[in-house]
Amino acid sequence: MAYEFPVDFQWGVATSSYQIEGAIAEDGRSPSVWDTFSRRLGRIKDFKSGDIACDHYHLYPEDVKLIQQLGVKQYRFSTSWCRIVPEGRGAVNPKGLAFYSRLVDCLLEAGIEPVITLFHWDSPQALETRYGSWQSREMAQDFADYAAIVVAALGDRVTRWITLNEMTCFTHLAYKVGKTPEHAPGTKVKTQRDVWQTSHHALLAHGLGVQAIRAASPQKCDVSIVDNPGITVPLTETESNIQAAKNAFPYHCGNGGMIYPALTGAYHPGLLEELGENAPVIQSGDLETIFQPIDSLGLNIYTGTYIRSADNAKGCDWVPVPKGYPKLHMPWLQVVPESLYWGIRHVSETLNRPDLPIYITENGCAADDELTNNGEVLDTDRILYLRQYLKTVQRAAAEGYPIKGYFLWSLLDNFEWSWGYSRRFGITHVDYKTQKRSPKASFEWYREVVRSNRVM
Ligand code: IFM
Repeated sequence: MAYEFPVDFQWGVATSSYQIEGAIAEDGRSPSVWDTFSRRLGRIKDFKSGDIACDHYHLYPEDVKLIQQLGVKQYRFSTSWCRIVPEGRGAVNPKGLAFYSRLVDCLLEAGIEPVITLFHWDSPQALETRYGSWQSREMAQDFADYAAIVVAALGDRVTRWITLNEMTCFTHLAYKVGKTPEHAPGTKVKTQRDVWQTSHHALLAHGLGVQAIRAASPQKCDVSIVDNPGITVPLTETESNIQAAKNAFPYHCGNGGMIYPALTGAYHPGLLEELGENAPVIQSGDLETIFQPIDSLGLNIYTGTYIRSADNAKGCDWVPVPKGYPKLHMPWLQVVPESLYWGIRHVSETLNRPDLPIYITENGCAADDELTNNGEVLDTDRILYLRQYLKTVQRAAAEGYPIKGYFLWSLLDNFEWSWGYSRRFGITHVDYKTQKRSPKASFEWYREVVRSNRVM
């Protein structure tokens, strides 16, 4: 059976600055919190860092050729705050902006539309030193000022802007109570309220960022946020289990305090009640600032959690993951293809935002790739994963949900944060010694999907 996508469906690939660029001390870039974090003993597997990564800073023309070869027409990448505003606020580094300007021109010449994420976790260390990064409200305004600088410089050629990538990952994974955080800056804080305050500041940064982008853009543009809500999937698609998955959604992975304020203008009341004294301090006017009109929403989805109906206060039960459940090459990467479909549907129905165009801004998997003797990677496991997941995106489109495009994570194997280089998410293999790029079997498979606009 052929699963056909709408004729105007957008196919893309995604990356982020710290994960691929390298060149950490070149052309006036200052350290980011990830440079510092990766030098702290034992934080990153095998003591690795993004110092060189895929050396994309120098090899970007080759990488743009790869994207062209893949046939996608959209490329999502992020700009690095500390390359552009090295101290986090104040003086602009023209050489930092010039790099992204060259990249944008190179993409446009190749017929590829740039989709820019303004923040994918690599905030300036200078702001960590000054006020503890996301612990401070000041971070929100500094982010907005930086966003305005990028948009003013590139907005003549770029019209698609994303404020933040995955708020949970640079707040709740980066600030913890009583244990060591796995993400930078890696700060132990005193209370859960302190943790929630960091994500509240991120939400403010998004709101102020949207305003700054619109004010700085010389042309009409599409402004968006990328979130990675935990996806609740009905165990079976009966009416009662579907309702249970909707009931569970705001309580799952803190969704009610992340995607809810951004898309509905309020924290979910049930989650707030559950948080009690751990809820963040919300100043008057904050929710209005956060709840800016946006033009589309980006969802990063890799997995999901099964839910069934139950006779309890929330009307739902979280189904435990069986020991032998199929996983890809990450402890959290259970294969739940319907998570993409339900992620899209939750936005329309559970969050009541059927008006919002949606892009899957990341989906993909780490596989335990091996190079054959003749230099191939025959990653049929990744193809299996992608095929099953994409079928459910097609289902969402066929049922009329406003899903507009899909960005595969990732173009290249890259620095997978605390996992270093031990996990490969790319559809292109990178030999980190020689920087040789070798498209994997999944690259060829995805190219055919993009060419034919369908999954078989
Ligand atoms: O590599 C990350 C990316 O930076 C953010 N989303 C999830 C990916 C895989 O873990």
